[in-house]
Amino acid sequence: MEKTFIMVKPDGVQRNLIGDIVQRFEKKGFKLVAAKLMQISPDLAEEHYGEHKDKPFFGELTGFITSGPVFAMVWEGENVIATARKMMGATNPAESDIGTVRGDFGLTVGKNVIHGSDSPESAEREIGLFFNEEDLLAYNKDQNQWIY
Ligand code: 3AN
Repeated sequence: MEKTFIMVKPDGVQRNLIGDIVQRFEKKGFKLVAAKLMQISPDLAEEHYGEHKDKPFFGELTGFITSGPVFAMVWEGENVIATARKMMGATNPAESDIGTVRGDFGLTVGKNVIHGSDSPESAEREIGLFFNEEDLLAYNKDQNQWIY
C-alpha cells in the first residue's frame, strides 16, 4: 500500500494545528503508520530540502524548519501521495483553495503549515530520512473486536 511523508511545520505546531491536520487525514480514511514530535537538526534540514539548496530562500527554509518542533508522520492508503497534496493545497496560501490545509491556515509561502511528499520517489526518500523501518507499523483496524 502507498505511503507518504507528512509533516506539520513549526508554525503549525505553534498554532495548535496538529490535531486538526491529523483529524483531516483520519476522517478521509487514511491510516497513520508512524508519528513523532521532533526537533529537526540543521543537517537533516539540509538533506530533506536538498533539492532547493541553490534557491535564494534555502537559508530561510532550513532556518524556519529547525526553529521549533515539527510533527512528522507517515500515512498509508491508495493514492495517498497525490490525495494528500490535494488536501494540503497549493504551496502559496494565496492560491490554495479554501478547504485545504494551506487554504484554511497558511499565511505565506515560507510559513505554510504543512509539508507532504510530492512523488513516490520523494516519499520513499523522506520516510527514510525521518523514520526507521521498525517505526512503520503494520496493523488492521478491523482486528480490534471491541470496535463495532
Ligand atoms: P511544496 O511544499 O508545496 O512541495 P516546494 O517543494 O516548491 O513546495 O517548496 C518547498 C518549501 O519551500 C515550501 N513548502 C515552502 O515552505 C518553501 N518555499 C517555496 N518557495 C519559497 C519562497 N519563494 N520563499 C520562501 N520559502 C519558499
